Amino acid sequence: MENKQFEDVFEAKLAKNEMIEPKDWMPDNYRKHLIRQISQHAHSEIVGMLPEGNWITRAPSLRAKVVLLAKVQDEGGHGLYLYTAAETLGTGRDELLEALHTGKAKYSSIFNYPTLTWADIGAVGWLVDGAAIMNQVMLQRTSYGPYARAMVRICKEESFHQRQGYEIMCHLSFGTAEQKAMAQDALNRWWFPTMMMFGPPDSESPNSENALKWRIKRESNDQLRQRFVNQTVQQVEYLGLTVPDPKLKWNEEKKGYDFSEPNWVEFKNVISGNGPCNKERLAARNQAHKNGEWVRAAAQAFAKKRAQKIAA
Ligand code: FAQ
Repeated sequence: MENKQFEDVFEAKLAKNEMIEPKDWMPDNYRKHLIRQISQHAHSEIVGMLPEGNWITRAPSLRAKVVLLAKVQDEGGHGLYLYTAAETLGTGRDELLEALHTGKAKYSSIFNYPTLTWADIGAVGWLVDGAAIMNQVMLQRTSYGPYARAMVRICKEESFHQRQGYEIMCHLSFGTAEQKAMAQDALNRWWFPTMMMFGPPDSESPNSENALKWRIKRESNDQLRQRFVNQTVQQVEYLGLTVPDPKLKWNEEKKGYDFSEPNWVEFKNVISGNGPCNKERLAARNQAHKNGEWVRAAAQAFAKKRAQKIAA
């Protein structure tokens, strides 16, 4: 077939809402776009283990510890599914990790903020996982098969994570005055960084046009951010807390809230490597990778020996 014919088959599949699979022909830019997004997503999952992981030893009860441990392990699993999905596009795991460890690759801005108190663990589960789900539900129907299928399980697990976080916020908000103040303080610090997770405004999002055209994204950054605010305000009200945005106001005409934009200068600064914890996160990732070297070497040696045994 000529290139044009391959392109027609690709376009026809997208038009019919069919998935593109690893062995199908796809435009180079589609492949590059997916490798970029899926690998950034994978990096976010494993870097996202760090701010919560640092609270496992300080969880206030055995139950809280077990639940948090399970959540952090889930995030590691999400990273694995996503790296595997990226590998089906012809890129190696070593190459992707190298880009993360040298600071070339992006990961979600949100994980460059510190988790200062136990309430932050509640806020991360509730708001950060809540925003992640808002974005990822549409990705279960993204056009690339392995990515879409990975997202099904990820979304189920993220729902549990969101509930884990909201449960912590409920305990604190309905607890003592001091606990409620901790919950409010965490909400104050995580609200705007969470809004940044959806990416820059549509008018400044260079990747959105292709992402929407190729059905990689099904909704825009601003649409998802708006839906997140609409849904979350009611949850804040139930807790008896206050959204730290004086401009937040119900707009009957659009049937949604008006709200302040996050500080986009701060966002650009964080994604350029200069957020509060960027250096700490990269150092921790590099150290973890180094510590795991013997495990990778042992696994490879075992696989080699097994292959030799089968061949013999
Ligand atoms: N942080 O043109 P757009 C989670 C970059 S998972 C850092 O709008 P796009 C689970 C963007 O890459 C959270 N960089 O880009 C969990 C691009 O740079 P590039 C991660 C950002 O791709 C919870 C440039 O700005 N979720 O939380 C961010 O169309 C708790 C221009 O932006 C996903 O990755 C940001 N927030 O839209 C784990 C979901 N926003 O590459 C542990 C999949 C934008 O051109 C604990 N990804 N940038 O150099 C997506 O849906 C999209 O990639 C967006 C960005 C929405 C993140």
